[in-house]
Amino acid sequence: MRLIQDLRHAIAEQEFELYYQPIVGLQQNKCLKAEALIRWRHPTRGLVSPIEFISVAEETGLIVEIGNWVFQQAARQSAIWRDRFGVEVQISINKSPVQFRDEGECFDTWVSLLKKLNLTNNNICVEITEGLLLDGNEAISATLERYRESGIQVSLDDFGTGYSSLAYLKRFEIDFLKIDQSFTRNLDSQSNDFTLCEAIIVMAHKLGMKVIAEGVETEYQRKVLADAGCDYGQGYLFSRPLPSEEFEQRFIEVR
Ligand code: G
Ligand code: G
Ligand code: MN
Ligand code: NA
Repeated sequence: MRLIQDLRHAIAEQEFELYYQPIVGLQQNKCLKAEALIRWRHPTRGLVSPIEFISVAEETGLIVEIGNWVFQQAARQSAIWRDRFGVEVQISINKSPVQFRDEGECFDTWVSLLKKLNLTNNNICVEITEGLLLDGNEAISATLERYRESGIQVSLDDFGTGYSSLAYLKRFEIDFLKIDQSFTRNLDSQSNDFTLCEAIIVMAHKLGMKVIAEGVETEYQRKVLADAGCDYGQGYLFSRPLPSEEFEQRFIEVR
């Protein structure tokens, strides 16, 4: 398989890049975080979307190596922005369930890099999906606890689209719920989707979590979500995912 060969090559040749999408504090109206999204600069095919290669990377196990690269790159970027601009922008990375299979070794390596870069104060957030929690075992729960102890926060991505057992919200250490963009899309105040968003926000706050709405594309959506008490928004209204230099120019305010 050509794609698998190319992926192996891409790891060796460092053909991956991280793009950054701002996550805006809706009450402050200010970029407070960023989600790192991987891009593959393929020598002949150009920029390849993760949709085209993440599942193959998962099936082959290559995602472990790619995921470790993503983590290191995001951590270094966070340290660079802090050192250059005096600004702490939390960077979220997406972590595949496959990466949790041999968590022990990986965890120690990640935490020692964070210590070395002095990034143990919630500078990094890991986005997980509901599927991971459905496996629901003690090991995952223990891992998320260790994350919290080590100053790594956890977001539950695509919330509401998966199996949505509410039981795991109290069983696992989760800091942020990311409301899936399918709910953000039809947000007039009469809609069922609005009612769901409102209910998720109230529930999350009562459980001590913050809420990030994904797929915010219009000023109207931003306002409705802000008025409903949503903490953060992410989406094309603020910006598409950007290369690091562009993110830096547009969203990092020197303090
Ligand atoms: O920007 P967008 O088209 O990049 O992302 C498409 C999908 O790829 C999303 O579901 C996103 O979560 C996933 N994705 C992007 N970057 C990464 C990554 O570094 N690791 C994993 N596992 N998934 C990623
Ligand atoms: O699966 P995950 O939520 O990690 O990935 C987010 C995906 O949504 C990425 O592919 C990202 O590029 C995309 N995205 C980000 N903002 C918007 C938006 O406002 N509208 C749409 N349609 N997609 C978005
Ligand atoms: Mn995500
Ligand atoms: Na998502």
